[in-house]
Amino acid sequence: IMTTCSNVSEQAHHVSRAKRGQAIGSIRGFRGCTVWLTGLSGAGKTSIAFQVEAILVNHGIAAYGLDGDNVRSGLNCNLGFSKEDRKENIRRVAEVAKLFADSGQICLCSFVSPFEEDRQMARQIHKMSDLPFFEVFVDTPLNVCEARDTKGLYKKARQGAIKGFTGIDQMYERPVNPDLVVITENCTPEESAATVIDLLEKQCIIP
Ligand code: PPS
Ligand code: MG
Repeated sequence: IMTTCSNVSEQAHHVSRAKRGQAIGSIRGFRGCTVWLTGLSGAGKTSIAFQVEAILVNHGIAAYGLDGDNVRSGLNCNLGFSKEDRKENIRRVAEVAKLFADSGQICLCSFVSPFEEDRQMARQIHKMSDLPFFEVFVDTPLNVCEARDTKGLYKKARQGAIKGFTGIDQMYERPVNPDLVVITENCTPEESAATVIDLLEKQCIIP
């Protein structure tokens, strides 16, 4: 899947990050980074990411949410849920997130991203471009996600109608060293989102 490109060379922009920060949002300054939410299906990744996106945009800070369900209906509609396809999904998304972050936006990525090496790849892609990357583990236990079963996917997976479902018949590797762990049991998406906003403040991404 990962091919190296030949006969291509990097072309330098004429616009600095400082300058991009000046041109974007009503709170000036370069704030480009990626917040990567990982966790089981139904853990609350999308709810939290979109809540954070709304809070930031409402404060005049440019942010955009990239979500697994959405990206898989467009850019990545040719990918399934094998280990290889998930890796390619994460690689493409990480590359897109890098571009959003480089443009000065806070990119909120909500993907199951069950494999440690794929999440490491996403981090590495940002590191190579000197962009901050924060891994947020949305740590909702399987039994809670399955009890919620908001999309009815766990039921289908238990019946064998979906193969390779994360947590049922495919692995979820818990993050080894996440930048933040979010507990969603007995918390509203608003409360969980607030802990991500706290992280961005502590990391001096936002004032
Ligand atoms: S991954 O692992 O990061 O490539 O997955 P992602 O792009 O986030 O897509 C997850 C969403 O796809 C739906 N879905 C599945 N999830 C996990 N495993 C299997 N087999 C599967 N099949 C479909 C589901 O709606 C996921 O969204 P969330 O929000 O996580 O429930
Ligand atoms: Mg989701």
